[in-house]
Amino acid sequence: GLALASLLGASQVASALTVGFSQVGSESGWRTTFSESVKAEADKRGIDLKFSDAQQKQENQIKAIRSFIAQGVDAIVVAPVVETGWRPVLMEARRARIPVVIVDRNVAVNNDQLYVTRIAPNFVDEGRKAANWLMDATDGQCDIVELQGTVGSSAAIGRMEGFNEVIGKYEGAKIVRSQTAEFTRAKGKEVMESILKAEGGGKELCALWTHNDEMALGAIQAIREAGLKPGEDILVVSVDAVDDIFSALKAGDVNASVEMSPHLGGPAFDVIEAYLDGKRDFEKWMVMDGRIFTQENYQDEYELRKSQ
Ligand code: GYE
Repeated sequence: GLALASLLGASQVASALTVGFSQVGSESGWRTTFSESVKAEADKRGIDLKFSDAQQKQENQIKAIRSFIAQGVDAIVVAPVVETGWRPVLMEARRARIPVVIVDRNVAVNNDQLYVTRIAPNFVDEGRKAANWLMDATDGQCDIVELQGTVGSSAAIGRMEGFNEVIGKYEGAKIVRSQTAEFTRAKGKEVMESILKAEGGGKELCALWTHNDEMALGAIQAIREAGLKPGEDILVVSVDAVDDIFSALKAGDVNASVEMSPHLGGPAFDVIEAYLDGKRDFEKWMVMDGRIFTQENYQDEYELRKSQ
């Protein structure tokens, strides 16, 4: 307020940005690291962060964004649950002249004026990387179980597309079961249990492909409880490269994970600060890259993370 402005002096007040952040939820280790990282980055920059956890429901996100608009925040960051249904609320933000930055999953809107930029990896490419690794490891001969992420999320849609594109080139490779486990560990275990039963115990299966690490970590428990060795009897390939997956790589329970950095707060705040400074020529998609960690190359990163 004004009283504060005269106490602090104009420049300090000008730098005290208020940013609303609508986060998907806390369904995975990747997600909670992402939330913590955004909060830490906001603290570091003296940004007043209004954090809202949507508990995986788009309607909660829309409510949160409307409330950010009503509060007159300087900018809004959205990590959308699903792709569709964003146009009305993004129009409202635009009418209020509040810049919106999309991070992580995508929004399907045909007007790219509705947001400043999107900071995210290429999910299709992540799926391709996972599939290329698996096709190499199995010479293209593999009966695969797929655990999908949240239905309608661009992360699940893209990863599925890229993976299927690659295995489609191999006659001996096919998805024998595919079901959503909603990106969570509990569902990953539960769904894998029922799949193993339906598959007569799972001895004929070659690999498990999961759209995130959290589901893989649940599913490997189910595999073990079914009397099989995850990582050997059933190969496991996944996405995220969260800290917990490194222990699983070390134990040999998981074979590969495609990396996706959870540190999206820094780049999002950089964009917001530049935008509020007058910059307008942003790329519409700032693409993040990631490595693939396997039992051959995980060691250095494992040590690095342990030391942090
Ligand atoms: O892989 C998963 C999370 O949208 C890319 O969501 C993100 C995914 C991530 O819950 O762990």
